[in-house]
Amino acid sequence: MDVLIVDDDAITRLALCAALEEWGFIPIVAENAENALQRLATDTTPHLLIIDWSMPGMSGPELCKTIRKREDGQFFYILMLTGKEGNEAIIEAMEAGADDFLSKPFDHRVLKVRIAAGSRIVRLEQTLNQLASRDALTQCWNRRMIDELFSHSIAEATRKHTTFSLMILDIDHFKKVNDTYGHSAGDVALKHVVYILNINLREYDQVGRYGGEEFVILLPATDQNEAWGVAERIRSAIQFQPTVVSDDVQINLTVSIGIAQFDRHRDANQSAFFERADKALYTAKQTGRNRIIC
Ligand code: GH3
Ligand code: MG
Ligand code: MG
Ligand code: MG
Repeated sequence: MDVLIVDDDAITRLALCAALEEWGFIPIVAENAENALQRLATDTTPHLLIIDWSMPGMSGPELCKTIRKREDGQFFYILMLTGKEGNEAIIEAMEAGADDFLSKPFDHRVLKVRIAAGSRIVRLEQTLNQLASRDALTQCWNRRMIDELFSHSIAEATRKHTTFSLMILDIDHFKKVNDTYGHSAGDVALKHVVYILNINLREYDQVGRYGGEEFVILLPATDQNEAWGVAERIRSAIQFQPTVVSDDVQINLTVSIGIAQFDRHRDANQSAFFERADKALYTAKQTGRNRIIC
């Protein structure tokens, strides 16, 4: 687990780095609050922070307040490690947003157990976050999360005058798969589809399971023609790479895909845009399945 150390004193930084490494953490350092904020703006890995109080520029408590004002839902556990001591300092630090407080000079054993307590909370938060945002069967985003990413994409494309494409993919005659091979073979097939999606999409494309055998895919900075190319790659990969359930059971699947490209002049809101891709999917189903419609 990464730990961000924010301290203007080089000796303290070195001592903390050595101790954290010994305890199995990966230390990251910032010499002041401004550097720490820059780091946290681009690097989403540190969730456990050790922050000094007195630093040139922004102070530790001000840094805590700034971090607590973030609206991106990122979780941070903050330990304030400071030369200050006493109830007034503890109250001020924790009112500013610190989760824990330790005075310098600190006892290494005390810091160790405080960091262990903080990392338990960070891990718990990560587990909760995973449960709240991922689909338990396939590990792609769940409906709640893909809806949230979808509205972010619309807000961003509207603000920046850019575009993106939306794909809705539905497995053809999936009920028959369950009826023929059983529900657990159907589950394997769903995981296989997500595997094919992941290897055919870019890192920044987003996949969510919207319903039983229906997936929503967001393709940032992608127009309709490019989306078509991606969809065709996926459609044919699914058709030609069967789901291997066991040595003697292979399931051949096909999918139908509806595509829409976001147009801020045309799509009045999120549901109007979704509706266009959904209608395209409906047409793909109506006109014979195993096909893509824009
Ligand atoms: P169409 O080509 O028109 O999409 O037909 P379909 O059979 O795929 O569509 P329908 O909506 O009639 O059936 C979807 C099936 O997906 C029914 C349901 O049992 C199955 N299903 C939904 N969720 C799961 C799941 O988590 N696991 C498995 N194995 N099956 C699921
Ligand atoms: Mg200092
Ligand atoms: Mg279906
Ligand atoms: Mg369906």
